[in-house]
Amino acid sequence: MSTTWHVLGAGSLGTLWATRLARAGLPVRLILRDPARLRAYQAAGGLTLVEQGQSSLLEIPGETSTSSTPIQRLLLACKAYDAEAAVASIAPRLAPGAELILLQNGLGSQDAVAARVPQARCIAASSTEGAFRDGDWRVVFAGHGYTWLGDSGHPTPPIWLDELAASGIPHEWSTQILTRLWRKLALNCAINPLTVLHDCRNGGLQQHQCEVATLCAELSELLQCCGQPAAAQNLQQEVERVILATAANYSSMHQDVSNGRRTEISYLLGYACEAAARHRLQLPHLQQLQQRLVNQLQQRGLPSA
Ligand code: NAD
Ligand code: KPL
Repeated sequence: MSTTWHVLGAGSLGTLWATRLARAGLPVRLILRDPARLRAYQAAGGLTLVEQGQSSLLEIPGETSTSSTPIQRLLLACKAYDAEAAVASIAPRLAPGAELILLQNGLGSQDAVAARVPQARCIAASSTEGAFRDGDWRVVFAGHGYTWLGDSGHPTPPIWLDELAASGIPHEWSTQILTRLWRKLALNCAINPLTVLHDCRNGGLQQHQCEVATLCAELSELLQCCGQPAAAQNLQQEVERVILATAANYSSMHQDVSNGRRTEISYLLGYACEAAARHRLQLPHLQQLQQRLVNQLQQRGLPSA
């Protein structure tokens, strides 16, 4: 009998993973915020995955964090700012040797979660897949991509990677997951805040090449200083490549801001600026960028941390 995949968070990525695992015949249980959300979910009859215009409904059982069954394997699919509290809510249910897969973008939440549950193995993930919700309990698979998984403390891959393969979840085990997370953080810091400040699609940053280049130089300096030279390699070229490849898209941060949602700023630019301060590194443009973004968020009445 396969180990149950508990999935905490029925948002975009949580639904994308839960539905593909369930479609492959694997046991999945969805952990919802509270009894009211659980009742609403049960009334909907399951999660719907929309892929290439085709909808499929997966009747995945739901529960709340207070359910009594032990958790052996947990996919944590909430936003970075919710991760620590979410894990605290299920911590008493973790079985000995439990494994957590952390899908959060940026850096900082992974350490906070690991400190909350020192008895569990925490595996970090960095994903380029894209999904969005087009209704409650429905997700549209918008961008095919890849997920890198890794555990900086233990290089041994977990036994369940073949279940991801069987579920059609493109992935790779990475012994350098921190480098991947830093690289993605640097990309997001170079692109996302500027798209908010200039109120443009990613492609609009082609009009701000100097600003992007200056940020990439400071981010590269930071990565070197933080012991991540591989993440700094050709950063500017990759940022320019991503700007071109995603020219028609709005960045995730732009989408959050324009929809009045909280951003993950503290785990991206905030984390970068704190790391620079710890290393007594002067990165004036990055710091100015953070201040401008904080001002913009405050003007819109959104949390700036
Ligand atoms: P989302 O907001 O769509 O979903 C998060 C879900 O978690 C929400 O439904 C929320 O209610 C739920 N949640 C929060 N706290 C909870 C708790 N204590 N108990 C139960 N449920 C709880 O977020 P998302 O877009 O799926 O993003 C998740 C993470 O993945 C983020 O860090 C994001 O940056 C990253 N990511 C997302 C995408 C994407 O395409 N959506 C791509 C790559 C990375
Ligand atoms: O990951 C992204 C995002 O929008 O969050 C990209 C497309 C790389 C832009 O930074």
